Amino acid sequence: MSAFRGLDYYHLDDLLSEDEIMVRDMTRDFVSDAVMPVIEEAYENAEFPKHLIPMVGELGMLGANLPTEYGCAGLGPVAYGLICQELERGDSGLRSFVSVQGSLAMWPIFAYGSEEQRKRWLPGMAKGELIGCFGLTEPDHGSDPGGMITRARKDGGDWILNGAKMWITNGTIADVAVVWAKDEEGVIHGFLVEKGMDGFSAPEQKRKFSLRASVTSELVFEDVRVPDSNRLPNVQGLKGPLGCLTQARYGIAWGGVGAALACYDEVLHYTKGREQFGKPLAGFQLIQANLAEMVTEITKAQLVAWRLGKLKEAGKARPQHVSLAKRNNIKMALDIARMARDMLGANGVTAEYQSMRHMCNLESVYTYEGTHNIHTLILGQDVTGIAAFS
Ligand code: TGC
Ligand code: FAD
Repeated sequence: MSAFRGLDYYHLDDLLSEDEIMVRDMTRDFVSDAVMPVIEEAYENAEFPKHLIPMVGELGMLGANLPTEYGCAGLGPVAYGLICQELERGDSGLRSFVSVQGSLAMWPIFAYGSEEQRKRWLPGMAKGELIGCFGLTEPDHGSDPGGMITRARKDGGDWILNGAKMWITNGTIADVAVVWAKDEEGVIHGFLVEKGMDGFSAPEQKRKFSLRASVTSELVFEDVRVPDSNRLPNVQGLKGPLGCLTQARYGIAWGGVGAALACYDEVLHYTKGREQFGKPLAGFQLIQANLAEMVTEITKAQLVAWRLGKLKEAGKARPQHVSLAKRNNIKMALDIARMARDMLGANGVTAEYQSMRHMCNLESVYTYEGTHNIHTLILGQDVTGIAAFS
């Protein structure tokens, strides 16, 4: 596997601060030194490389954009995005771990939790000593989470949870699950369900062809008694979980750039070295057309991600802006991964090369955090004022 060279065709580094470049390069080195040597085997064995968790904690990558008073790095949106980009250059499963921990578990505790909940969970989660997951999707409610059937019934000072969540990243290894459930009036609340609570189990879902180096689980609740002090007190309704998704989708938009960069880098190197018909593949017009397309689409996606980061920094990023970036950048990355796999020929279907692993991962990324179709409809609604979801 060749050393990663990156791509900065439009001198985008000129738009980054010294600190942002330092965070990006630190993450890049971590991925080259600690992730690349282990990721293929982890993927083949369908195992999440758990030994990386304390390392990403130590490097400040968990809840990186949350305040330092809770043990987090307090980074700005662009630096956080660059972390996601570089991690996904290694593998979408690792970026998923960091997205779920930071944006879907730590962020709601920070944004919707009590001070007591923040102090109890966030410092340990920032270090990677405590792991979180996010339970929204159910077997029969994916794109339409408002239809969820998981229920929370009030019983004195406690809540009794019944139901099931599915496709939950980190579920089996989580110490705390941020679980969304409806009360008896149909109002959605967030609950911190702790590992070991009676009636709570989190069996792993196996046999995935995608995101194999990532833990995916069911969450099952059978009369789980959760104290009211474990309910997130500062939000009610679907905007609670959807607000978390806006945070995570932001990082995913940057992550797509990283996966695409990995595939582009691999295939550029390969086509320059491999000869057919007496000359390097890179010397053929059709191959150059593909490479030109890759450079163009990656550069556009880098600009979208950076501009979104700046909008977020200025407090101007709307959820619909995030949808545009997630939709564009993941489709871009998936197209590039498929193109790269083709250009590697038969070698491209083996574990010797990474493009097919990225391609398979990106099929999940295309589906989770709002499918491509759902983000199309979100944008359609934004520009027309007419919802076309149902
Ligand atoms: P709708 O009526 O549009 O909205 C209900 C309330 O929520 C507000 N809202 C948002 N707030 C923050 N961020 C967003 N993105 C928001 N979108 C909507 C909205 O303003 C409203 O607030 P209020 O105050 O009026 O009550 O809701 P709807 O039922 O019509 O649904 C809209 C739709 C379809 C777009 C939404 O349900 C949706 O996004 N569906 C996709 C579901 C999804 O993305 N699930 C992801 C699960 S988590 C995951 O995949 C993790 S993978 C992680 C990994 O491994 O990396
Ligand atoms: P469906 O909603 O059934 O959609 C199936 C197809 O129909 C899609 O193509 C979709 O775009 C299309 N469709 C649906 N509605 C419409 C419509 N109105 N108009 C047009 N087309 C439509 N969820 C969590 O809560 N937490 C997690 O940590 C998590 N991690 C995940 C990890 C992995 C590896 C995967 C694969 C999924 C994960 N998910 C998680 C679940 C993910 O968010 C859902 O899979 C996703 O929201 C789509 O839901 P669904 O699979 O039920 O598909």
